[in-house]
Amino acid sequence: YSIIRLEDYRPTPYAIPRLAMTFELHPEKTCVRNEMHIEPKESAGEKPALILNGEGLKLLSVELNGSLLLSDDYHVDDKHLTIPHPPEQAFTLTITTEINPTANTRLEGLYRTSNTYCTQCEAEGFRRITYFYDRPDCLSVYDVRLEAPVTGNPHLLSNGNLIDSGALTEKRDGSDWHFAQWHDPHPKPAYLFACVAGDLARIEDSFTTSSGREVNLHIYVEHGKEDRVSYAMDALKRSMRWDEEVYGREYDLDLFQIVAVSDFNMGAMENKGLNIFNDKYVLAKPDTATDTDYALIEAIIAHEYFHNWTGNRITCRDWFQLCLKEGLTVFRDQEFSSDMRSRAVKRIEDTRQLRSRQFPEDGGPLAHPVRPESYSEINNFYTATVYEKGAELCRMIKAILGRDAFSNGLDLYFERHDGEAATIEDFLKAFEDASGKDLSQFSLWYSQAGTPDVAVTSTYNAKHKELTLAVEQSCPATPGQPTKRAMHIPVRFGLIGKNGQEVSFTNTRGGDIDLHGMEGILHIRERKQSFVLEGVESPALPSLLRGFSAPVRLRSNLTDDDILHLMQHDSDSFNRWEASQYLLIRTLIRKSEQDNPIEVNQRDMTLIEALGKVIFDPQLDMAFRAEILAIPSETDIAREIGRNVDPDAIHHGRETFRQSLAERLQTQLRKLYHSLQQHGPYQPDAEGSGRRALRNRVLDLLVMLPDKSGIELAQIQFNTATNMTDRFAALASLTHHGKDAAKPLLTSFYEQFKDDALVIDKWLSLQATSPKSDCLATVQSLLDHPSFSLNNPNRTRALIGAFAMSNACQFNRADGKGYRLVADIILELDDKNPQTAARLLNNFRSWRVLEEGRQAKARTELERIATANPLSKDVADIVNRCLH
Ligand code: BAL
Ligand code: ZN
Repeated sequence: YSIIRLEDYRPTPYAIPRLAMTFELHPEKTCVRNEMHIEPKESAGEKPALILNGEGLKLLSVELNGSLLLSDDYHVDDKHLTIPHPPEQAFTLTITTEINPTANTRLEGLYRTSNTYCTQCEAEGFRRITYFYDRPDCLSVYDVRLEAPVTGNPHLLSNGNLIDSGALTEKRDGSDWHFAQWHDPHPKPAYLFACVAGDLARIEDSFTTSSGREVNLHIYVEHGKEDRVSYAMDALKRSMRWDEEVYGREYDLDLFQIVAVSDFNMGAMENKGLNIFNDKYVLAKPDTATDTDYALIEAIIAHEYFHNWTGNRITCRDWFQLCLKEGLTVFRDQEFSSDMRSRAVKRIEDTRQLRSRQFPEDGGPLAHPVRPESYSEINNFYTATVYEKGAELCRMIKAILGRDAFSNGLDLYFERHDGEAATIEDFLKAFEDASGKDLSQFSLWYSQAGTPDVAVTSTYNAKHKELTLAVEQSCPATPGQPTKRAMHIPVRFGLIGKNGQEVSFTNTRGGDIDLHGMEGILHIRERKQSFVLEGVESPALPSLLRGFSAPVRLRSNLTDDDILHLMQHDSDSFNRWEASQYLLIRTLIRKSEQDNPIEVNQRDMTLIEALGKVIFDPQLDMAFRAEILAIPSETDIAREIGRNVDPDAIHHGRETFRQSLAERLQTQLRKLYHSLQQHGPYQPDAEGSGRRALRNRVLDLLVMLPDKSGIELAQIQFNTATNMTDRFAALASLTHHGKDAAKPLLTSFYEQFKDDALVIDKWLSLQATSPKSDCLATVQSLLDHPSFSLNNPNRTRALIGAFAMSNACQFNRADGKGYRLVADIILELDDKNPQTAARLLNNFRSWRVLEEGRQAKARTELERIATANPLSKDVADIVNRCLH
């Protein structure tokens, strides 16, 4: 497969400032007429060929300025339509194609989902609808006419504003047809095109913008799901208001539409004025959705809405710049959620996510820079690195510039590039110009892959009242990048004294440090560098990397006792959590190495007591206490061990520690559990979800008690729960730790929710993540269950994705059967839906950190996949990178 390189970027020789499309919708034979107004760009001499993208299309006709072209005048292959000698002046090219939405199982381009026509064009789906410049730097104004039978398609939707609609005078195939005519005044790239046609329920609301314009808000869902839309609608209105208040960005059309569909490769898509969502991220009511679902809906509704400015008004010049819109938009949605909920807890969740998803990517064979320099399949670059690490880079720019200069920089970026397709260079230049700061060294974060290591040695000189922080940075080699240059790393820090109070410092020397009251930011720029803090009156411990101010791995010379002190006293709650994680991971690694991890020594007891102090502190936010109680996952522990990993030992050590924790703290845990009982109606807000998270984490420990009292509590909670969060948490604790108690409850849960696919996804995932050895057989039998289908990405991700991603000990079974099961599915799915198959394959990315036996088993499966024929470009790309 050919490799596309950033350095080869060239603008198109032609512009397509406007096009008019007509869709005659038919389940198997949709006819698409695409009338493009094409203009040569300024250039002297003979006009180059016009080469348009197109794949999987049946070409019906090509007309130039209204006259049919003969086949000698153009050339078609399986990827392009070429007109070797186009006219020298602007011209109209009309291409008519036929496509089969029903046969489209890739879910790229135009396809059918539950009898609804729907599109997904990012990244390269538009070329499966018609021939076009299917690349983000070709911006066009779209006029779209949709025609379809009235029956089955009462709603005909596209981007922008509805201009006209009505009945067609003539019947077609004996049926009454109608049409809708849409106009989107904002020039956009093809990946933001969308259309939808079908019989859906519409929920309406409205929003008045800051300048007083009324925007109609329409959310479309399957009939019968209308009662699950209110939270998404509310999140949308809050997002619109927040973007005005925080970023000064107002919505720019009279209508904003969201359509929820049940077959979707991604989470959602930001098509201009017509977002299309995986229904998982729209539909919620208390008895079917958990607190996590609500939080994700809020975040994803916001994310897609925020794209209207960061992505749509200013788009990307090419797909290498994907982080320009995604990193920035993730940063914006994270900030939104922080403002809606607890900022400290949101930061903990995002850091946890970054470490569990992005760090392994950055440390393995799939590592790539936030702005990659080459790709063979762009769909494989919608990654945690581009999205989440990309967001961290925006956060670091804010830390380096300060809040005001960051805000000015963004304003300048919007002012300069509105209506354009921009680059990372444009983005950084706006911040440089607004702040006067030099971001050239910082820009290495976009081009160097890998997670930097930062080692800090802290020494206190009592005589001079100075604290020295000696810092060393390095970054491991990654594919194609054997050596790395020193980066600009902002490390936010404070000092905590022996009495637990914050300690101040008056002056600094030896390096660039910003001071903000009792806190500072070290600007690390050299490989080795020493910062001296002056006027430190008493010995103090540095609390480093507060708020995870840079996506690095931090090491320091602080002892476990020092870290314990920080866990108890740090004024920065993020770093209190961080200290607890550090100590827990060290303990869990030790447990995984012990022959008898059940023994509880003094160190374990000290940690357990310290954890107890936080968990039982009523002054602290309940969501924060729940985070402290979220023991690092087996994958987190494996990542920290880093080599020769034995997932069974990790699992055993972790379970044993959890049991010790439960046994030692059981009296208080029980008391806490009962005190957190819900009073009043369910609210998916920060307070309610924090309380439930804490209570359910406590329950998850109590079920570990040998006397089965916790199991009884979970059974009662399951049977009496008034919401899905509590019901599902009880079922999860029982399924994973409750021996046989879960079986009848899994059955009754299924019976109650069997007609609700999104709830059944939870049921599938739960069984697929059981650490017990019969899990493999369960997953195998669920493949044949009537509720499962490999044709639906949500079902596939719920069962196979969850097994591969979140069941460390069963996916990595020593007998290799976990790998074989997933590899079989990947091969079966590849032909139908290569994007989803490639996603599943990503779960093999850390195979080289395992012990030798498992490595061999994983390699066998990877090689089996690599040699399969045919193999999609998506899967071939990932498997080859995994193996090399
Ligand atoms: N642009 C693809 C979906 C998203 O990131 O919003
Ligand atoms: Zn996005």
